[in-house]
Amino acid sequence: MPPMSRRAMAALGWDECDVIVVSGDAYVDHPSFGSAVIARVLLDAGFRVGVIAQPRWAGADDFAALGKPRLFFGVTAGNVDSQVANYSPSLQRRREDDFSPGGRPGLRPNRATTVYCNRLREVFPGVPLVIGGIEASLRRLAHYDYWENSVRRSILLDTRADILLYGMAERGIVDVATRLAIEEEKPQTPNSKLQVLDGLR
Ligand code: B12
Repeated sequence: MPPMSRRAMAALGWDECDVIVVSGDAYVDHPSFGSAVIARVLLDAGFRVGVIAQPRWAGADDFAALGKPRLFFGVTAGNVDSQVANYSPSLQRRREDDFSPGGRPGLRPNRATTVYCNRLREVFPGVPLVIGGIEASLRRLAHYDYWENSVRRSILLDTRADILLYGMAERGIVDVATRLAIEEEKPQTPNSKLQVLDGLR
């Protein structure tokens, strides 16, 4: 299982992670949880992966808990869109969250992918952000938003993420990590990371 604390990282002999996955769900080490699948395929490919589950978004501490990753943060709202998790179709606030411990509501923000990315940008400016999962995938283009009853722009603009992996991402995430790792090993120029990100598009 990927570490979720500094202590668990130290037990593995890691002083940093290559990739840190941030999710709006509790971490459940099971293949029906997208964040677990993504963390596991990266671990299997040899990357050091940590997980931050349901960070408290009012402050920065939870986002900084595992330090700065060598390659990037992978960010997902969780198994369903955060608006779907937080509101019923009649726009009532849900009293339970099936992907939180004990079904407790209120542990993920509305529009979680955007909130998490903006916090990460504050704490670790310059670290690439790779977004994915249902929320990012279905909001990848301009789209109708039921909750606001309006057309919203692509989530890429609100999150200011570097890469959006649409749909199933087992192969894509390993590809991104591998390319950024190769780039890390080369002598750095100010724009070298950006060039790799361009090459992936
Ligand atoms: C199985 C399932 C259920 C099961 C869940 C069983 C369980 N314990 O897991 C049950 C029947 C309980 C269920 C319930 C509901 N479901 Co459902 N469910 C599904 C279904 C069919 C598969 C989900 C799944 O297990 N996928 C496997 C995982 C591994 O895939 P994944 O999470 O998508 O992860 C992949 C990618 O998203 C990406 N990814 C994931 N995380 C990350 C992170 C990063 C960093 C990156 C880069 C990529 C990435 O890579 C992963 C691997 O390929 C999907 C439809 C579908 N085909 O996806 C609907 C779906 C998720 N469900 C949906 C809905 C609406 C619901 C309900 C709200 C229905 C209701 N009205 O009650 C409830 C939710 C309850 C709740 N509060 O959460 C919608 C969500 C829509 C949305 N916009 O969010 C979906 C998409 C169906 C649909 N098309 O409408 N569901």
